[in-house]
Amino acid sequence: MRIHDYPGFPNPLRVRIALAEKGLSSEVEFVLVDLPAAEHKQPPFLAINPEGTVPVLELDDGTFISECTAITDYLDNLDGDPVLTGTTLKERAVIQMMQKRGERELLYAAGNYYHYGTPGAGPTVAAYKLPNWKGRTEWGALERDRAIAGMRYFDDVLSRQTYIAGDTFSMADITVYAGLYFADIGEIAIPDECESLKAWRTRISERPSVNNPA
Ligand SMILES: N[C@@H](CCC(=O)N[C@@H](CS)C(=O)NCC(=O)O)C(=O)O
Repeated sequence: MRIHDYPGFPNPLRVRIALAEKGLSSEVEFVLVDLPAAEHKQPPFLAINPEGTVPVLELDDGTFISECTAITDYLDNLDGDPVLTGTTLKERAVIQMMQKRGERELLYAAGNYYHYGTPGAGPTVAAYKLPNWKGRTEWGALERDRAIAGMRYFDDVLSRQTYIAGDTFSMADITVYAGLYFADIGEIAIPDECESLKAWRTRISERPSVNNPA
């Protein structure tokens, strides 16, 4: 298996944490996609992922799988013993639901602020992100506010339960952790009163897979 990504970015981090959780770090070869040079927006990369984003998992039979959720689901179920995506129908549904909230209300919101409200990944990448749209900075700021609202939502969730989707660590925790990681990159601070979210983050940071991702 090969992973096409750019280390240090939040979505690649999601898959790298999943790989470490599953003990698969040494089973994959990493292929560097030069993100700051916008290699992910050029035809050869678009041929493997038309969305023009990393990471992408390449299977040995030549299949390319994009989307962190799809990649994580694949990796988690490879050995028939899923630990990140749930085992019962109900667990799978709740994890999917909470991880989607993590994506929309925090990770993507923080990412949109980073790309549209700040210089983002630099001028080469920015040229592919609606550069002539006059409302881009204002929209970026709205997305920052949305990310902060997302933090408050997850703080409330974590005041009632140990992990984002219930009693056990899951893909939803990885998504929210990556959302906070993206917020750090964009310098969006966690509100002081979000004590449960901050305590959860400290706990999650101590997991070997998060501390030492693939
Ligand atoms: N929905 C995708 C999102 C991936 C994504 O946005 N990756 C970022 C890196 S953190 C990226 O490639 N950004 C480049 C860009 O948007 O130009 C997934 O789940 O994999």
